[in-house]
Amino acid sequence: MTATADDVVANIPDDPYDDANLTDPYPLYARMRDAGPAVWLEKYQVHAFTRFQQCREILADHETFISGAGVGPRNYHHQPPWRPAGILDSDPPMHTPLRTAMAGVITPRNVRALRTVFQEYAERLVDEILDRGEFDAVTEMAELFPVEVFGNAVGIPREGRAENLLPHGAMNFSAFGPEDARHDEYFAQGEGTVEWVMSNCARERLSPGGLGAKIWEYADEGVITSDEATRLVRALLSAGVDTTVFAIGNTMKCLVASPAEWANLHKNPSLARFAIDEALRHESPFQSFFRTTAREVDFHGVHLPEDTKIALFMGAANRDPRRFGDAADEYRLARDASGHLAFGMGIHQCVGQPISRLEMEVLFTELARRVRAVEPAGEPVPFLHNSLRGWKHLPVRVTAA
Ligand code: OVM
Repeated sequence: MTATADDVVANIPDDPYDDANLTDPYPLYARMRDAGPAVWLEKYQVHAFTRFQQCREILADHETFISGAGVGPRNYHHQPPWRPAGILDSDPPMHTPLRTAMAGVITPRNVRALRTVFQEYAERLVDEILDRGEFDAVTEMAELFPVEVFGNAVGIPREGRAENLLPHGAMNFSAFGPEDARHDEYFAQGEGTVEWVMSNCARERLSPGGLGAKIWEYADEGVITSDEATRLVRALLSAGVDTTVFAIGNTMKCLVASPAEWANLHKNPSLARFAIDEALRHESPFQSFFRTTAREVDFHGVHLPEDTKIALFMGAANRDPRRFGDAADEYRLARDASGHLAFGMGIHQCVGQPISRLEMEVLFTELARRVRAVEPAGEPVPFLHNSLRGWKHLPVRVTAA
Protein backbone atom coordinates (compact mmCIF):
# COMPACT_ATOMS: atom_id res chain seq x y z
CA MET A 1 0.00 0.00 0.00
CA THR A 2 1.09 3.54 -0.53
CA ALA A 3 -0.35 6.51 1.30
CA THR A 4 -2.13 9.27 -0.55
CA ALA A 5 -2.30 13.00 0.03
CA ASP A 6 -5.27 14.07 2.08
CA ASP A 7 -6.99 17.27 3.12
CA VAL A 8 -5.71 17.47 6.67
CA VAL A 9 -2.01 17.35 5.87
CA ALA A 10 -0.10 20.23 4.33
CA ASN A 11 1.48 19.53 0.97
CA ILE A 12 5.21 20.26 0.63
CA PRO A 13 6.26 20.51 -3.03
CA ASP A 14 9.91 21.14 -2.06
CA ASP A 15 12.59 18.46 -2.32
CA PRO A 16 14.53 18.07 0.95
CA TYR A 17 17.12 16.09 -1.00
CA ASP A 18 18.00 18.70 -3.64
CA ASP A 19 21.39 20.46 -3.52
CA ALA A 20 20.09 23.69 -2.02
CA ASN A 21 18.15 22.01 0.76
CA LEU A 22 20.95 19.60 1.59
CA THR A 23 23.35 22.54 1.77
CA ASP A 24 21.06 24.36 4.20
CA PRO A 25 18.08 22.21 5.25
CA TYR A 26 16.97 24.34 8.18
CA PRO A 27 14.63 26.88 6.49
CA LEU A 28 12.71 24.04 4.84
CA TYR A 29 12.71 22.04 8.09
CA ALA A 30 11.15 25.04 9.86
CA ARG A 31 8.41 25.30 7.22
CA MET A 32 7.71 21.58 7.43
CA ARG A 33 7.50 21.65 11.25
CA ASP A 34 5.23 24.69 11.20
CA ALA A 35 2.94 23.15 8.58
CA GLY A 36 1.80 20.48 11.04
CA PRO A 37 2.71 17.35 12.97
CA ALA A 38 2.90 15.55 9.62
CA VAL A 39 3.39 16.86 6.09
CA TRP A 40 3.02 15.31 2.66
CA LEU A 41 6.20 15.25 0.59
CA GLU A 42 4.70 15.45 -2.85
CA LYS A 43 7.81 14.53 -4.79
CA TYR A 44 8.27 11.30 -2.83
CA GLN A 45 4.58 10.60 -2.17
CA VAL A 46 5.28 10.02 1.48
CA HIS A 47 4.27 11.49 4.83
CA ALA A 48 7.17 13.13 6.64
CA PHE A 49 7.65 13.94 10.32
CA THR A 50 9.85 16.81 11.43
CA ARG A 51 8.62 17.67 14.93
CA PHE A 52 10.39 16.28 17.98
CA GLN A 53 7.34 14.75 19.61
CA GLN A 54 6.16 12.74 16.62
CA CYS A 55 9.65 11.59 15.63
CA ARG A 56 10.22 10.40 19.19
CA GLU A 57 6.89 8.57 19.33
CA ILE A 58 7.53 6.83 16.01
CA LEU A 59 11.00 5.69 17.09
CA ALA A 60 9.67 4.47 20.44
CA ASP A 61 6.87 2.41 18.85
CA HIS A 62 8.88 -0.24 16.99
CA GLU A 63 5.85 -2.54 16.76
CA THR A 64 3.78 -0.13 14.68
CA PHE A 65 6.66 1.55 12.84
CA ILE A 66 8.95 -1.26 11.81
CA SER A 67 12.50 -1.34 10.46
CA GLY A 68 12.37 -4.79 8.89
CA ALA A 69 11.01 -3.44 5.60
CA GLY A 70 14.12 -1.26 5.40
CA VAL A 71 14.95 2.18 6.80
CA GLY A 72 15.16 3.80 3.39
CA PRO A 73 12.33 4.50 0.92
CA ARG A 74 12.71 1.03 -0.58
CA ASN A 75 10.17 -1.40 0.88
CA TYR A 76 11.81 -4.82 1.31
CA HIS A 77 8.38 -6.45 1.23
CA HIS A 78 8.26 -5.60 -2.47
CA GLN A 79 11.87 -4.96 -3.51
CA PRO A 80 14.95 -6.76 -2.18
CA PRO A 81 17.52 -4.81 -0.13
CA TRP A 82 20.83 -4.02 -1.84
CA ARG A 83 22.51 -6.34 0.69
CA PRO A 84 21.14 -8.83 3.24
CA ALA A 85 19.39 -7.08 6.14
CA GLY A 86 21.16 -6.69 9.48
CA ILE A 87 20.62 -5.28 12.97
CA LEU A 88 19.42 -1.88 11.72
CA ASP A 89 16.86 -3.12 9.23
CA SER A 90 15.27 -5.90 11.28
CA ASP A 91 12.58 -6.29 13.95
CA PRO A 92 12.15 -8.61 16.89
CA PRO A 93 12.50 -11.57 17.03
CA MET A 94 15.32 -11.46 14.46
CA HIS A 95 16.68 -8.24 15.96
CA THR A 96 16.79 -9.47 19.56
CA PRO A 97 19.82 -11.84 19.59
CA LEU A 98 21.70 -9.39 17.36
CA ARG A 99 21.12 -6.59 19.85
CA THR A 100 21.96 -8.89 22.77
CA ALA A 101 25.33 -9.80 21.25
CA MET A 102 26.15 -6.22 20.27
CA ALA A 103 25.20 -4.87 23.71
CA GLY A 104 27.22 -7.68 25.30
CA VAL A 105 30.30 -6.57 23.38
CA ILE A 106 29.90 -2.79 23.75
CA THR A 107 29.77 -2.84 27.55
CA PRO A 108 30.91 -0.01 29.86
CA ARG A 109 33.86 -2.19 30.87
CA ASN A 110 34.95 -2.92 27.28
CA VAL A 111 34.52 0.71 26.29
CA ARG A 112 36.42 2.01 29.34
CA ALA A 113 39.37 -0.17 28.31
CA LEU A 114 39.69 1.84 25.08
CA ARG A 115 40.29 5.21 26.73
CA THR A 116 44.09 5.01 27.02
CA VAL A 117 44.71 4.20 23.36
CA PHE A 118 42.16 6.83 22.26
CA GLN A 119 43.95 9.35 24.47
CA GLU A 120 47.40 8.51 23.06
CA TYR A 121 46.21 9.02 19.51
CA ALA A 122 44.38 12.25 20.40
CA GLU A 123 47.59 13.65 21.90
CA ARG A 124 49.57 12.80 18.77
CA LEU A 125 46.93 14.29 16.53
CA VAL A 126 46.74 17.53 18.53
CA ASP A 127 50.58 17.75 18.52
CA GLU A 128 50.49 17.65 14.73
CA ILE A 129 47.62 20.12 14.46
CA LEU A 130 49.41 22.63 16.68
CA ASP A 131 52.67 22.19 14.77
CA ARG A 132 50.85 23.05 11.59
CA GLY A 133 48.72 25.92 12.94
CA GLU A 134 46.35 25.62 10.00
CA PHE A 135 44.70 22.36 9.07
CA ASP A 136 41.66 20.72 7.48
CA ALA A 137 39.52 19.61 10.43
CA VAL A 138 37.85 16.98 8.24
CA THR A 139 40.62 15.32 6.22
CA GLU A 140 43.35 15.93 8.80
CA MET A 141 41.37 15.22 11.96
CA ALA A 142 37.77 13.98 11.76
CA GLU A 143 38.49 11.32 9.12
CA LEU A 144 41.72 10.16 10.73
CA PHE A 145 40.54 9.63 14.28
CA PRO A 146 37.78 6.98 13.95
CA VAL A 147 39.59 5.22 11.10
CA GLU A 148 42.60 4.77 13.37
CA VAL A 149 41.15 4.20 16.84
CA PHE A 150 37.84 2.56 15.99
CA GLY A 151 39.51 0.41 13.32
CA ASN A 152 41.99 -0.75 15.98
CA ALA A 153 39.23 -1.32 18.52
CA VAL A 154 37.34 -3.58 16.13
CA GLY A 155 40.61 -5.30 15.22
CA ILE A 156 40.78 -4.99 11.43
CA PRO A 157 43.99 -4.61 9.37
CA ARG A 158 45.19 -1.01 8.95
CA GLU A 159 45.93 -1.48 5.27
CA GLY A 160 43.06 -0.23 3.10
CA ARG A 161 40.93 1.17 5.92
CA ALA A 162 40.54 4.79 4.84
CA GLU A 163 40.12 3.98 1.13
CA ASN A 164 37.40 1.44 1.88
CA LEU A 165 35.55 2.38 5.07
CA LEU A 166 34.69 5.98 4.17
CA PRO A 167 33.30 5.33 0.66
CA HIS A 168 31.62 2.18 1.98
CA GLY A 169 29.83 4.19 4.67
CA ALA A 170 28.76 6.91 2.25
CA MET A 171 27.38 4.23 -0.06
CA ASN A 172 25.57 2.29 2.66
CA PHE A 173 24.00 5.41 4.20
CA SER A 174 22.82 6.49 0.74
CA ALA A 175 20.34 3.61 0.83
CA PHE A 176 18.54 5.39 3.70
CA GLY A 177 17.44 8.15 1.32
CA PRO A 178 15.92 8.35 -2.17
CA GLU A 179 17.60 6.34 -4.90
CA ASP A 180 18.46 9.36 -7.02
CA ALA A 181 21.55 10.42 -8.99
CA ARG A 182 23.42 11.29 -5.78
CA HIS A 183 22.67 7.84 -4.36
CA ASP A 184 23.92 6.22 -7.58
CA GLU A 185 27.10 8.28 -7.44
CA TYR A 186 27.94 7.12 -3.90
CA PHE A 187 27.19 3.55 -4.95
CA ALA A 188 29.56 3.94 -7.90
CA GLN A 189 32.26 5.38 -5.61
CA GLY A 190 31.75 2.52 -3.16
CA GLU A 191 32.38 -0.14 -5.74
CA GLY A 192 34.71 -2.85 -4.46
CA THR A 193 34.50 -1.69 -0.84
CA VAL A 194 31.88 -4.31 0.09
CA GLU A 195 34.35 -7.10 -0.69
CA TRP A 196 36.99 -5.44 1.49
CA VAL A 197 34.55 -4.88 4.36
CA MET A 198 33.05 -8.38 4.19
CA SER A 199 36.46 -10.07 4.04
CA ASN A 200 37.39 -8.28 7.27
CA CYS A 201 34.26 -9.49 9.04
CA ALA A 202 35.58 -13.05 8.97
CA ARG A 203 36.77 -14.32 12.35
CA GLU A 204 40.26 -15.24 11.11
CA ARG A 205 40.87 -11.65 9.99
CA LEU A 206 39.96 -10.05 13.32
CA SER A 207 42.67 -9.52 15.90
CA PRO A 208 42.21 -11.33 19.23
CA GLY A 209 40.71 -9.25 22.01
CA GLY A 210 39.07 -6.75 19.63
CA LEU A 211 35.37 -5.96 19.43
CA GLY A 212 35.05 -8.02 16.23
CA ALA A 213 36.57 -11.11 17.89
CA LYS A 214 34.26 -10.59 20.88
CA ILE A 215 31.24 -10.68 18.57
CA TRP A 216 32.41 -14.04 17.27
CA GLU A 217 32.40 -15.37 20.86
CA TYR A 218 28.61 -14.99 20.78
CA ALA A 219 28.57 -17.27 17.74
CA ASP A 220 30.67 -19.81 19.69
CA GLU A 221 28.13 -19.69 22.50
CA GLY A 222 25.29 -20.24 20.05
CA VAL A 223 23.55 -16.91 20.75
CA ILE A 224 23.96 -15.96 17.09
CA THR A 225 24.86 -17.84 13.91
CA SER A 226 28.10 -17.35 11.98
CA ASP A 227 26.17 -15.42 9.38
CA GLU A 228 24.82 -13.12 12.06
CA ALA A 229 28.28 -12.62 13.55
CA THR A 230 29.56 -11.64 10.12
CA ARG A 231 26.72 -9.14 9.75
CA LEU A 232 27.30 -7.66 13.21
CA VAL A 233 30.94 -6.97 12.42
CA ARG A 234 29.65 -5.55 9.14
CA ALA A 235 27.35 -3.27 11.19
CA LEU A 236 30.29 -2.07 13.30
CA LEU A 237 32.22 -1.24 10.14
CA SER A 238 29.17 0.28 8.40
CA ALA A 239 27.79 2.38 11.24
CA GLY A 240 30.83 3.19 13.34
CA VAL A 241 32.99 5.27 11.02
CA ASP A 242 31.26 7.94 8.91
CA THR A 243 28.83 8.83 11.69
CA THR A 244 31.65 9.67 14.10
CA VAL A 245 33.70 11.34 11.34
CA PHE A 246 30.79 13.69 10.68
CA ALA A 247 30.08 14.17 14.37
CA ILE A 248 33.67 15.32 14.94
CA GLY A 249 33.63 17.60 11.88
CA ASN A 250 30.24 19.05 12.79
CA THR A 251 31.26 19.71 16.40
CA MET A 252 34.34 21.52 15.13
CA LYS A 253 32.17 23.49 12.69
CA CYS A 254 29.86 24.63 15.48
CA LEU A 255 32.76 25.68 17.70
CA VAL A 256 34.66 27.49 14.95
CA ALA A 257 31.50 29.49 14.31
CA SER A 258 31.25 30.39 18.02
CA PRO A 259 34.62 31.73 19.25
CA ALA A 260 33.03 32.69 22.59
CA GLU A 261 31.94 29.09 23.15
CA TRP A 262 35.45 27.87 22.35
CA ALA A 263 36.78 30.28 24.97
CA ASN A 264 34.31 28.82 27.48
CA LEU A 265 35.35 25.30 26.54
CA HIS A 266 39.04 26.18 26.80
CA LYS A 267 38.43 27.62 30.28
CA ASN A 268 36.69 24.42 31.30
CA PRO A 269 37.64 21.43 29.09
CA SER A 270 35.42 19.12 31.15
CA LEU A 271 32.51 20.74 29.28
CA ALA A 272 33.60 18.83 26.14
CA ARG A 273 30.78 16.31 26.42
CA PHE A 274 28.21 19.12 26.48
CA ALA A 275 29.84 20.76 23.46
CA ILE A 276 29.55 17.42 21.65
CA ASP A 277 25.93 16.71 22.63
CA GLU A 278 24.86 20.19 21.61
CA ALA A 279 26.63 19.72 18.25
CA LEU A 280 24.90 16.34 17.78
CA ARG A 281 21.60 18.13 18.33
CA HIS A 282 22.41 21.22 16.29
CA GLU A 283 24.04 19.50 13.29
CA SER A 284 22.97 15.87 13.53
CA PRO A 285 25.27 13.63 11.45
CA PHE A 286 22.39 11.25 10.63
CA GLN A 287 19.58 13.53 9.47
CA SER A 288 16.80 11.34 8.19
CA PHE A 289 15.55 7.85 7.49
CA PHE A 290 12.34 5.88 7.12
CA ARG A 291 10.07 3.46 8.93
CA THR A 292 7.22 1.29 7.60
CA THR A 293 3.80 0.79 9.18
CA ALA A 294 3.15 -2.78 10.35
CA ARG A 295 -0.59 -2.10 10.54
CA GLU A 296 -3.16 0.50 9.60
CA VAL A 297 -2.76 3.38 12.05
CA ASP A 298 -4.17 6.84 12.77
CA PHE A 299 -1.28 8.95 13.96
CA HIS A 300 -1.77 12.59 14.95
CA GLY A 301 -4.59 13.03 12.48
CA VAL A 302 -2.93 11.17 9.62
CA HIS A 303 -4.38 7.94 8.35
CA LEU A 304 -1.60 5.54 7.40
CA PRO A 305 -2.51 2.24 5.72
CA GLU A 306 -0.57 -0.91 6.57
CA ASP A 307 2.83 -1.36 4.88
CA THR A 308 3.33 2.35 4.23
CA LYS A 309 6.67 4.13 4.29
CA ILE A 310 7.04 7.28 6.39
CA ALA A 311 10.01 9.67 6.48
CA LEU A 312 11.55 10.93 9.72
CA PHE A 313 13.79 13.98 9.85
CA MET A 314 15.68 13.77 13.14
CA GLY A 315 17.81 16.69 11.97
CA ALA A 316 14.61 18.79 12.00
CA ALA A 317 13.24 17.31 15.24
CA ASN A 318 16.49 18.26 16.98
CA ARG A 319 15.88 21.91 15.98
CA ASP A 320 12.24 21.92 17.05
CA PRO A 321 11.56 25.04 19.17
CA ARG A 322 8.60 23.14 20.73
CA ARG A 323 11.20 20.98 22.46
CA PHE A 324 14.38 23.06 22.54
CA GLY A 325 12.96 26.59 22.82
CA ASP A 326 13.09 29.72 20.70
CA ALA A 327 16.85 29.58 20.27
CA ALA A 328 16.79 25.99 18.96
CA ASP A 329 18.65 27.15 15.84
CA GLU A 330 21.56 28.43 17.90
CA TYR A 331 24.55 26.46 19.13
CA ARG A 332 24.81 26.95 22.89
CA LEU A 333 27.29 25.21 25.13
CA ALA A 334 25.14 25.90 28.19
CA ARG A 335 22.06 24.23 26.73
CA ASP A 336 20.71 20.96 28.05
CA ALA A 337 20.69 19.10 24.71
CA SER A 338 20.02 15.73 26.32
CA GLY A 339 17.17 13.75 24.85
CA HIS A 340 18.04 14.74 21.29
CA LEU A 341 17.37 12.13 18.63
CA ALA A 342 20.77 12.07 16.92
CA PHE A 343 21.32 8.51 18.20
CA GLY A 344 17.68 7.55 17.74
CA MET A 345 15.41 6.19 20.45
CA GLY A 346 13.96 2.86 21.51
CA ILE A 347 15.21 -0.64 20.67
CA HIS A 348 17.29 0.59 17.73
CA GLN A 349 18.93 3.43 19.62
CA CYS A 350 22.61 3.50 18.67
CA VAL A 351 24.31 0.70 20.59
CA GLY A 352 27.75 2.04 19.68
CA GLN A 353 27.21 5.51 21.07
CA PRO A 354 29.45 5.06 24.13
CA ILE A 355 32.38 4.34 21.78
CA SER A 356 31.59 7.32 19.58
CA ARG A 357 31.12 9.56 22.61
CA LEU A 358 34.41 8.38 24.12
CA GLU A 359 36.28 9.08 20.88
CA MET A 360 34.85 12.58 20.73
CA GLU A 361 35.22 13.33 24.42
CA VAL A 362 38.87 12.35 24.43
CA LEU A 363 39.64 14.31 21.27
CA PHE A 364 37.73 17.48 22.18
CA THR A 365 38.99 17.51 25.76
CA GLU A 366 42.56 17.37 24.45
CA LEU A 367 41.82 20.12 21.92
CA ALA A 368 40.06 22.27 24.52
CA ARG A 369 43.04 22.03 26.88
CA ARG A 370 45.72 22.85 24.36
CA VAL A 371 44.04 25.19 21.87
CA ARG A 372 43.26 28.69 23.09
CA ALA A 373 41.36 29.84 20.00
CA VAL A 374 39.98 28.50 16.74
CA GLU A 375 38.96 30.42 13.64
CA PRO A 376 37.98 29.64 10.06
CA ALA A 377 40.93 29.53 7.64
CA GLY A 378 38.92 29.32 4.43
CA GLU A 379 35.52 28.36 3.04
CA PRO A 380 34.20 25.04 4.31
CA VAL A 381 33.03 22.60 1.62
CA PRO A 382 29.77 20.79 2.44
CA PHE A 383 29.40 17.06 1.94
CA LEU A 384 26.02 16.59 0.26
CA HIS A 385 24.41 13.26 1.04
CA ASN A 386 20.88 11.84 1.28
CA SER A 387 20.99 10.90 4.96
CA LEU A 388 24.26 12.19 6.40
CA ARG A 389 25.11 15.80 7.12
CA GLY A 390 28.68 16.96 7.34
CA TRP A 391 31.65 18.62 5.70
CA LYS A 392 34.13 17.50 3.09
CA HIS A 393 36.61 20.22 4.05
CA LEU A 394 36.77 22.52 7.04
CA PRO A 395 39.90 24.74 7.05
CA VAL A 396 40.70 25.90 10.59
CA ARG A 397 43.43 28.01 12.21
CA VAL A 398 44.38 27.20 15.80
CA THR A 399 46.26 29.19 18.42
CA ALA A 400 48.13 27.19 21.05
CA ALA A 401 47.30 27.77 24.71
C1 OVM B 1 24.35 -0.99 8.99
C2 OVM B 1 24.03 -0.14 10.17
C3 OVM B 1 23.89 -0.71 11.41
C4 OVM B 1 23.59 0.09 12.49
C5 OVM B 1 23.45 1.46 12.33
C6 OVM B 1 23.60 2.01 11.08
C7 OVM B 1 23.17 4.20 11.93
C8 OVM B 1 23.91 1.22 10.00
O1 OVM B 1 24.69 -2.15 9.16
O2 OVM B 1 24.24 -0.49 7.88
O3 OVM B 1 23.47 3.35 10.88
